[in-house]
Amino acid sequence: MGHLPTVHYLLLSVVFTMATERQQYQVQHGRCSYTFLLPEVEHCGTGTEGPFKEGKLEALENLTENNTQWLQKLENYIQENVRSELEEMHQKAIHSQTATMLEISSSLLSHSMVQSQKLTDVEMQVLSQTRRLEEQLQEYLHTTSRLEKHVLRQASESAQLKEKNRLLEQRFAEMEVRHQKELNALQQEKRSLQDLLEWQGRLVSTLEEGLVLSSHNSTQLQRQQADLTDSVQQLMATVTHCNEISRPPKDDMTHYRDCAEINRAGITHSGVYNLRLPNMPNSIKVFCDMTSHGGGWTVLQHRQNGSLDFHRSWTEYKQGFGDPAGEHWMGNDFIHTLTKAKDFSLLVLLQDSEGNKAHSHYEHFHIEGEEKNYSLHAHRFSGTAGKTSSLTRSGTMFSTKDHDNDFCSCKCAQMASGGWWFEACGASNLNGIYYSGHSKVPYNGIKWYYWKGPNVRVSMTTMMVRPSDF
Ligand SMILES: [Ca+2]
Repeated sequence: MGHLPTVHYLLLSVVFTMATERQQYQVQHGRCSYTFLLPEVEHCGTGTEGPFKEGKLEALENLTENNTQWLQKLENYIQENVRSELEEMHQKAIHSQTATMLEISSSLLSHSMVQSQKLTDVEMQVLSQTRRLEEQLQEYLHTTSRLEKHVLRQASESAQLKEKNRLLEQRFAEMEVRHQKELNALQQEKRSLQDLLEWQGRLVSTLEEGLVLSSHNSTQLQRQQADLTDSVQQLMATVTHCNEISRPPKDDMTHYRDCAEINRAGITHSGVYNLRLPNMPNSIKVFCDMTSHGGGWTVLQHRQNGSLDFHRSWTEYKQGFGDPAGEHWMGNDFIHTLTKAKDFSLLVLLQDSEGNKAHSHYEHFHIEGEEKNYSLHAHRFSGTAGKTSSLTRSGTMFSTKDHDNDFCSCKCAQMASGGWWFEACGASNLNGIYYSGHSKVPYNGIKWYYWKGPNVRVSMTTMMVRPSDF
């Protein structure tokens, strides 16, 4: 449609040329020029106007019509040519645009491939990263599982430790209670010791005063005491001699190992007999009590009148002293050898100054050898001399004035006198000083505390043993 103004312009040019150049017409279109030749018209004179004019007019009309036809043909031609050119231009434009589009498409395609490659790379990286993350996740899960098990085990161990701790605390509390009781007992013993020390202080003062008063007649008393001792020894010798005369021949007796065997042999009267113990070279004289508590008792210790001094050395207590027929100590070596041979029971007989009697019995009794300081072992207590045993606990060692084996920072054997199984210093001492008369018994007197307390005056003591199965 943009070509129509150009066609009109061409028509006007054709008309103008026709007026001036009657014989030929030339049309220029781009690089092409078109020439049209027209038929010539005969001369028409002006003096013959009438019919001549009419003919001329017709000729003009025909000519005009002819020209119009030519113009129409020309227009058609032009339109055809222009159309083909337009179509050609259109095709060219289409081709050009298509090429451009193809080029753009190619460029886009290559760009797309590059982008696709990049996307593929990124995808690979993402996949690789994802795999790594999954592996890490698996490791984390595995580690978490291990940690959970570890935590459970720790919790179980913690519970066990708590239980142990609770038991330990319970034991600790029990120990604390026990220690508190022991502490209270020790404090009580400490108080009684303090009382004792005060009492001893007073006693020392009294003794010092008494010493001055008694110094005048002491010589006379000593002389009388020596006379009495001689008389007693003579009497004892006479009694022993009588016993030996009334006894069967010596050779028949020496094979007995204790008084129970003599009793089983049918000899039922009490007296001094010979025993021969294993591993002891010589026979030894002992007193056999065949009447008390079923008889068959071998006497280890006896006090009856205070005629014998019991405040003696370690060696004397080891070997024994006194006369078996009277006051005596059989000796720690003898007691050990006798009581280690078989199971023995111990019987302690007591009598106070008013004639009251009592006894304490231990089903099992023995003492260890000198290497263990003749430690005491006495169990299963019974009897009438107190509801509690006055003997110290088992394992207590023997002490004398020259051998301090007690559990006291003091020396019990020196304070309480005699040789005994002193603890600190304990509730008994049958080897203390024998007091007579009616005055109060001092701390160093004969003592069996749980019979009648500290003040009872003991006038007779006997310690004797017999096989438990007698
Ligand atoms: Ca001591």
